[in-house]
Amino acid sequence: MINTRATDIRALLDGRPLVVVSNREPYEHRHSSRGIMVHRPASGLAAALDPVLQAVGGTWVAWGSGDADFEIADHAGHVQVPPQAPAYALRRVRLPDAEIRGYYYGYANQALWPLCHMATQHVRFVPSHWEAYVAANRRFADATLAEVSAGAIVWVHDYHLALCPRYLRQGKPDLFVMSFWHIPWPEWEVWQVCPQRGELLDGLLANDLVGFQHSLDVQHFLECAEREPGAQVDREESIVDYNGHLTHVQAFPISVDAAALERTARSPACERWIARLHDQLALDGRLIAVGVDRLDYTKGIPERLHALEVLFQSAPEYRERLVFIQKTAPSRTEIKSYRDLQQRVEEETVRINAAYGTSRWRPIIHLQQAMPQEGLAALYRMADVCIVSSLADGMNLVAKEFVACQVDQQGVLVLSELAGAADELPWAISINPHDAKGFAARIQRALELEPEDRRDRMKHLRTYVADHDIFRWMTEHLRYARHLLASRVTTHAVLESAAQIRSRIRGRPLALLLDFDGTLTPIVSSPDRAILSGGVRETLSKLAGRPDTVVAVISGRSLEDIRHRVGLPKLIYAGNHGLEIAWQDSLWTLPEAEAARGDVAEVCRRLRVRLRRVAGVIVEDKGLTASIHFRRTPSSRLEEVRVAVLEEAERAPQLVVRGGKQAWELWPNVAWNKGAAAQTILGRAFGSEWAPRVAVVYLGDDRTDEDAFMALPDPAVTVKVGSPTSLTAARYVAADVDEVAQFLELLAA
Ligand code: GDG
Repeated sequence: MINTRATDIRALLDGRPLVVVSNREPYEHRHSSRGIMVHRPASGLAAALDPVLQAVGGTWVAWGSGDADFEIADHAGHVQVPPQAPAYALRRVRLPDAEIRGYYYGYANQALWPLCHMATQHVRFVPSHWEAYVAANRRFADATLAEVSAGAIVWVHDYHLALCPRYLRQGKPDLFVMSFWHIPWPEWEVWQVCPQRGELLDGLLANDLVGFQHSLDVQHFLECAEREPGAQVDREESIVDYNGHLTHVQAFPISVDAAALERTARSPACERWIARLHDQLALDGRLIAVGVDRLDYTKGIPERLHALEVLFQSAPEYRERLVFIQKTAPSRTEIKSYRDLQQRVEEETVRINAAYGTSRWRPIIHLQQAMPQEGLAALYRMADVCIVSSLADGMNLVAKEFVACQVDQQGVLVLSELAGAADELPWAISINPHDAKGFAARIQRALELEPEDRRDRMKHLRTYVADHDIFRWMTEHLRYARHLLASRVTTHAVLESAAQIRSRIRGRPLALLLDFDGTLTPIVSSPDRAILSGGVRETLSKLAGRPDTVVAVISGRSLEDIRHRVGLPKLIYAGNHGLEIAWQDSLWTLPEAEAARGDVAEVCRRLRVRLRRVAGVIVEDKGLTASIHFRRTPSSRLEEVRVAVLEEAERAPQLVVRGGKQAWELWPNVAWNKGAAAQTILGRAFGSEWAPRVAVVYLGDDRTDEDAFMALPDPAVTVKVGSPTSLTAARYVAADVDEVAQFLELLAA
């Protein structure tokens, strides 16, 4: 059968090799009494991605976790998978035991996993765990760099590998890298707890694209990025500009291979499993509820057992009528909290069975043995009710697998409102796992739904999941990646092109236009700390001293501030993004901005009063504009700040509100930007016919500098300070402030 979705994906890749990087491998080789056997780990990620790689081919880089993995692989760790019908290459990464303990069982699963699931009682930050996490991320990156060929799309998965994108970018600066974060991203108040949050965000912000399961995760991530020095967030566009490199942040809710699951559910092997389970578990026509989980404290298994107990108490008619089958896959058993959970689930099962069971009826059946896909599909198909009760969950694939396997359309999904899947599956019966009574009542409701209602709900669910399957997820991801790749402009390294630039500008008057923060001085945590180095000041002074050269600094700071900070009398200064410009002998202000000055002062005054009790708000009146900084404001108060700014600005019709660097900006309502300011300076310095005569060089790092890059016609030399892969209208890039300094020296020489 031709899989049209797979054909679409291949077309989107357009010949680009796809390299997936994840901690967990899709196929593990293990020693057993019957020799080396292939095993498929119980992992949502592996379950989701394997069908895609099978359909489109490529390479998957992952930890070789099986004890026979390297006996099967070639000397470089390669093995073709799936073993029975090879479709893509698996490149196994060998991790030393100590590193596995520190990286996987340590930092990834005792720091990041609980932190992101807001299970702070389980969070442990251990310095050696972090060291191992760094080392393992490097190892994955090195292995990946050895696999990538020209034009590759590298797709890094999940919280185990947050640093990997940075190492990849360092190894191959123009690689296209994207990450998908399978678990939730927490609010700033929780994220703030993490001592390594700066390094982790630095890693993730080396990506071109970061994907999350849910729009709420995107919001939380942007909010956390906003607090990082060097990061500027455009919430409307969902882009983070981190020291000049742009990372797009989007939600792509993951799914399952619905068609393949349906085929499995209809297969004779599945029918045999159904018969066998009925027989072995003595189900005798009873109602069946099912739970399928990796044994993890985020999945709410004890809460589920408790709700069932409440049900057996409040609705005794379900005793002897309802059997609950809990299928679990042991997980992360090296970690104490996981062993404790396993013990708790076993003890609770025994206790409930002893308290309510009879000679003919065992209320809870806990299955722990490994089961193939057909067995799981049998459970899903047999279930009258499937219960997913996560306390927090990125998505939860079990909910979607159940739906895809419900070919008889008789089962009902009971789904936690705290799972990512909840928004997409409103035809489920929704529960809060912390409310045992309500949870029990909802299970009862699910059991008592009229057949027509059940079928109707399941039909809607099945239509949705069939339509929003794993191939659609993949297609949407790749479509986005392709759009980003297409808009990448070819830029040239400014230092490498210096000789060519010099010959281009030679013999003509020179206009050198410069942004300040991030261009002439490094980005610092507080704007007051930005100091111009003596070397750069000297170079600027030398350039400005030439008879045929004009040097201007165009900044978002107030005119007074920028003039004072640079402190060179021969320069032209533009403050407030060019709304005010100071020449040596005169001062110019955009008239509409001047007219709004009183309003800015008045709104600032009112906001200071209104927000005086909100911690961390700084109202900075810059005369023609104002910034209301919220970098240090708790996120629970941000909405209040936003509403106050919008309401107060509304009372002053001459003003508009814009998003800035961790700040709201109040602006006069005029179409003005750094591009217009640059043209005004050039016109005044060289006359209106400046364009063909004057060599223009503009350097900037910020999104506001893009307006100038676009406004300055060819052959102006426009230089973006930041990553060579950022989307920019500039023709050249300088990596950082040091490169800017070197370039200026070359111009001055
Ligand atoms: C992470 C995120 C997100 C479970 N028990 C058995 C078994 N499983 C399989 C299921 C399913 C997978 O494991 C579990 O997927 P989930 O999505 O529920 O959860 P996580 O492993 O926590 O996955 C999650 C996912 O990534 C994908 O992005 O949805 O939110 O936490 O496929 O069928 N498989 C077998 N035996 C079991 O006992 N064979």
